[in-house]
Amino acid sequence: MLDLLTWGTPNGHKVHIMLEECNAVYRIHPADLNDKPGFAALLAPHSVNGKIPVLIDSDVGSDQPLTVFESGAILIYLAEKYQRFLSQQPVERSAALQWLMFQMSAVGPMMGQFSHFRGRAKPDDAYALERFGGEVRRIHAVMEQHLQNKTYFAGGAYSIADMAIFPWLRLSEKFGIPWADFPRLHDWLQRIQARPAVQRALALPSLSPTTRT
Ligand SMILES: N[C@@H](CCC(=O)N[C@@H](CS)C(=O)NCC(=O)O)C(=O)O
Repeated sequence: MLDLLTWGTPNGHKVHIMLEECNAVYRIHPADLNDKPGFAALLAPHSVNGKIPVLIDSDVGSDQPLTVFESGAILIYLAEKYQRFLSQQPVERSAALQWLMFQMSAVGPMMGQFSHFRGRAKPDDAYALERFGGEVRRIHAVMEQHLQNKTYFAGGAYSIADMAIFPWLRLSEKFGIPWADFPRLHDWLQRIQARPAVQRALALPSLSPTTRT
């Protein structure tokens, strides 16, 4: 059985998408970010980092379940477990991992920091807003250029890189990114959004304890 400690945030949604794409059997354990003590108590036994998502796989042929934190590591773990969405071909595999790392090191952190400083809206945050706002726009331009002659981030096939990037980019407009400036990225976004598994994942978690079978 797979157990997922999660919430309806971009980092949570990446894993929900992968689980739905793999038709996995899993249980969701909602970790309510608004309930700090409850959140900490749920996470503490499973992750020293104390953040969602955390995946616990009790189906590993051992007494001890295997626990994985960091959404990128969870996506790779699931890709290897189900042998899906991460090519065995060196070129496509490397491309998928590069764009997954780009998401983990740039898209998520920069959009996250920009959102944090925008939310504070203190006058002395001007430098941070300029810095992170500029980076958010720059990384959108990098992705737009990459998709010039590609359907998906790793090339011709949908992969865990698309699943990692999508939940952040569905928020781009809220970050002041005009889709008119990034038409290929917008087409890609709509392609991913149309996938039935993605639709199911975005409706998750119901944020009450659920078992998916
Ligand atoms: N790099 C981590 C980031 C995880 C993360 O920041 N999770 C947030 C929600 S999206 C969280 O748990 N925040 C709770 C907190 O910081 O207290 C990953 O991708 O898994």
